[in-house]
Amino acid sequence: MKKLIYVLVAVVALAAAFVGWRMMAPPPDDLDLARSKQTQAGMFTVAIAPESEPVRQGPLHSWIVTVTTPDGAPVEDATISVDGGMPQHGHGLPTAPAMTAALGEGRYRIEGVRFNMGGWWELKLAIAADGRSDDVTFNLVL
Ligand SMILES: [Cu+2]
Repeated sequence: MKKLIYVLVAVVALAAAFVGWRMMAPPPDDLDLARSKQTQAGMFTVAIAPESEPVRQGPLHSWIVTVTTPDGAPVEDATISVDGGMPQHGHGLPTAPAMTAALGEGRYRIEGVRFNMGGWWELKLAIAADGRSDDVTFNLVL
């Protein structure tokens, strides 16, 4: 019986150490931090910019997303949905950001983004326009 308890304690301690190590791990050195990229299938070029710099941990903030075709023509009437999270922590976004306005010239406002911890965040945008859709993932380190 005592032996079983020792084994259980050891398992719990190892699990806690593993979770702690994962939480504290620095982001990968070769993380692509570009704020402008092609979508996965190459349908769109997407640039993101926070509406106000710097992006801080804590407050809600907005981003302006600019969508163009690969040759630079603005994409109008797009629908953008937002997902993301912290890959090293295994959790998603703490809020449900949404596209709230089309600003013209391929620019769209995403409101309700909050990063509630420091570390590596992924911001995933799914973009649909003209019956086509494609997605792109941006990396941010706070
Ligand atoms: Cu986290």
